[in-house]
Amino acid sequence: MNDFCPIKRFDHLEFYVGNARQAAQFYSKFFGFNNIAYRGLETGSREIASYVMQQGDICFVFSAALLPEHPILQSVYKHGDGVAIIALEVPDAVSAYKETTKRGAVGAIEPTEEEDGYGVLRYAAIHCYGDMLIKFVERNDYSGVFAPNFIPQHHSNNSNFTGLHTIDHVVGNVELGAMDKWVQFFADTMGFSLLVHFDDQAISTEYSALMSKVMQDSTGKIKLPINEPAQGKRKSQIEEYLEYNNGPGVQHIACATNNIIETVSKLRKNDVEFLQVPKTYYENLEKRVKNINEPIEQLQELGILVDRDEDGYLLQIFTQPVQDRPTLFFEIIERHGAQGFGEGNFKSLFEAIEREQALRGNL
Ligand code: TYF
Ligand code: FE
Repeated sequence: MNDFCPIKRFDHLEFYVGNARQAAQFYSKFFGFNNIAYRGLETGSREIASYVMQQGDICFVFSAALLPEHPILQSVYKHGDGVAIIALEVPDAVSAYKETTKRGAVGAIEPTEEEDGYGVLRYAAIHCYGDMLIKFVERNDYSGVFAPNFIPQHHSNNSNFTGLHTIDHVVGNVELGAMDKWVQFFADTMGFSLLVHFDDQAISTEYSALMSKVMQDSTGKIKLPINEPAQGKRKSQIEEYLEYNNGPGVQHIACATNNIIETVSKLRKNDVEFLQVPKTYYENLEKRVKNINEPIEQLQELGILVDRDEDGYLLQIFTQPVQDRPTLFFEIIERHGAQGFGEGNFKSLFEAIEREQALRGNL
């Protein structure tokens, strides 16, 4: 197939937050990220402070406004803290912008060049679900740490390092009836294809339900599942998200590790809070997933979930929401062949989410 919008990797995710300094400290102390670059008043950035945080191949940028009336504050007012931009590294930002907008994507940032002593960084952006942007970043002619107007920071060797190394997938929640429109958007404008589809039968609990379609690029490196609420007995977790986020947005970010037992042990030691599944989940686990080369007892102690498909197995766990609003949360995942999303865990997981929803008075 003609790959008209080739993508190299997730470049970074940019979060708009109320207080970027504290957010950066949270991701440093709790998740083990290193601050590698900064812009703010000290660097001549009069309106925005941004902290670039890195661990392995994962890069998160936390940005806050320094003045009222700034668009970042509009975003925080409406959505709370959360992901505002999914940035993808591409071989050619101008071409990515032209090819996607030609196919119906709505332009948000025209192709732009920024330059410093390390070369030229090119980028552009298109609109995605809700107020989200997809940004195309081209680094071919740029060798600086992050981008022009940022200064490098040297806070490496974080003792809270947790072993997270890549973004596995980034999930969006959209309104009832909008999933297929966004599936079509990724297919038509970016050349993505449908990897899997979970209907409401597959993932309805006694109370709430959702539907999900996973879109991926031609390499399979970029996986972007899209959820929409489905009719259930009570309010779906997706509806709760849409209410508090004031519309569509990023629901969870899955980060991969090569050693989930070590990673989750460290995250727990750092005080990261996880969703709790009942003890009964582990009772027939060995029967369900057959021989996995893992210490089941330790998985149970740490609350790690297991799922198997025809290609292998995966281990996963989900954090509590990381802000006051029940919106964004994280998934930690270790894949052993399996390319799925933990379908076998959906029921236990969604029931755990619903117990939290009930505590929030939102069921
Ligand atoms: O990405 C996934 O599909 C899994 C499962 O609200 C999932 O991580 C799906 C929906 C959801 C929470 C987790
Ligand atoms: Fe996931």
